[in-house]
Amino acid sequence: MGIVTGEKEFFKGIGQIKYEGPQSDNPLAFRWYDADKVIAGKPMKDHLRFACAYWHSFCGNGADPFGEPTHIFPWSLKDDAIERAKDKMDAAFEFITKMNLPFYCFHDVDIVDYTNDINENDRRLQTMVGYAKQKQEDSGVKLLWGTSNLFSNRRYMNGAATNPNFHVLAHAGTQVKAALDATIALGGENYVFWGGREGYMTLLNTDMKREQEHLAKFLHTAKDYARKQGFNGNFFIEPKPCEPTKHQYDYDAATVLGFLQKYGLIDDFKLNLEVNHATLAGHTFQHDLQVAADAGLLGSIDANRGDYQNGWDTDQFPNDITEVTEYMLIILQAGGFGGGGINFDAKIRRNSTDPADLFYAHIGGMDIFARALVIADNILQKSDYKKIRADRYASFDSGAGKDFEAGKLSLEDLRKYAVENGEPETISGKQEYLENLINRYI
Ligand code: XLS
Ligand code: NI
Ligand code: NI
Repeated sequence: MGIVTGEKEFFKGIGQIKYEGPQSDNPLAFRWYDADKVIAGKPMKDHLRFACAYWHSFCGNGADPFGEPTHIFPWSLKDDAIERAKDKMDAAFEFITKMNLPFYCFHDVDIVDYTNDINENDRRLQTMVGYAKQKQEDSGVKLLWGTSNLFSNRRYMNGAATNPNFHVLAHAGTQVKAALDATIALGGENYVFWGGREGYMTLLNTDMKREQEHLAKFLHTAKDYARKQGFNGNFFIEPKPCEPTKHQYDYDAATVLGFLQKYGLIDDFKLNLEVNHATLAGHTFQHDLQVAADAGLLGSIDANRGDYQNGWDTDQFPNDITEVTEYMLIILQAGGFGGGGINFDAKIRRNSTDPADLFYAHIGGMDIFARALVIADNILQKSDYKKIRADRYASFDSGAGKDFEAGKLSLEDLRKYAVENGEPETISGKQEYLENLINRYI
């Protein structure tokens, strides 16, 4: 895969980012991400399946509730929407190919600005799909997932699929149809639903049961349309507990699993989990990963991190090797992602204003996951980590414990066993030992 630029080079002075190894002191090189290096039976790039998020990297302008944009992108200056969108896509593919990222992800409105005229929006998106197709062919970069933004436009202030006004729901369906068509035309491997404003601010004005039924119906309708168009990929739901609404319906992995089960969506939908969303839900990301993995529905992840002191979705790039190693332990043991990969749903800080900052951020994120992959594989292959966990449950491997698992014991049987065997022995959970083990392999 070579560098693909448009007429103009946007990130001048920065070339192909290459693997130089842990000893390198070049800040624009990988120390750990060696795309073709084989770990646990396959190349790093196939384990990790990194994707660039169009919205944070090429649209997010650094504005916050207190201040104006700080990222004045040279690709956002032209007056004509299509010309502007083409510049942005040129910049995006230049960055993605310089970074050697195999995938990208977008919302409809990241690709081209939308108006309130549906036909004009369709025309714009289709034009840009043609442009993207060529870029994908030239570069070999693929679309990990597409989605539609059903939260920014003011019409969605009371929700999209869960809006009390059917007219708004119809607009949401219109947008999803176009975004699905675009995803399919670009060979997208998955389609994501993050329930932006699907939730409520107060129950005083909300029929929660009816809104959730509408959400399920909406997802069925979208899924049926995509399947009819020949889409074989996965649909992902991305849980988040709050923000923008006070209470989002897709609270966390466990909540979404129950919802999928209840409404008959479990065969078509998997989970796209985001670090900062899990922590906002009061979980570790490891917890949500394990919940999804245990259900066989770990589809993809949005990699980022929150801030230990701030309680919102700060979407910072991942940088904690201990935590990321624990993620990779779970992901590896789950057999990898179900069709997805690692999307950097993360943004550089408002005051990170050098063009190189976007590169440093992605290099750091890719390196930390690559390094964690190597460490986690070592822990699984070389240490007693798996054995310690298995041994904790050894009492269920034979005898009465095994009978219990097989459903053969009654409550009376349990009493008989307890009486006959007296007080159980004290067995350590060995938490510090295991924490040290992770450190040792880092
Ligand atoms: C917002 C979400 C969003 C989704 C895509 O918090 O993470 O970026 O990933 O709509
Ligand atoms: Ni996300
Ligand atoms: Ni998020």
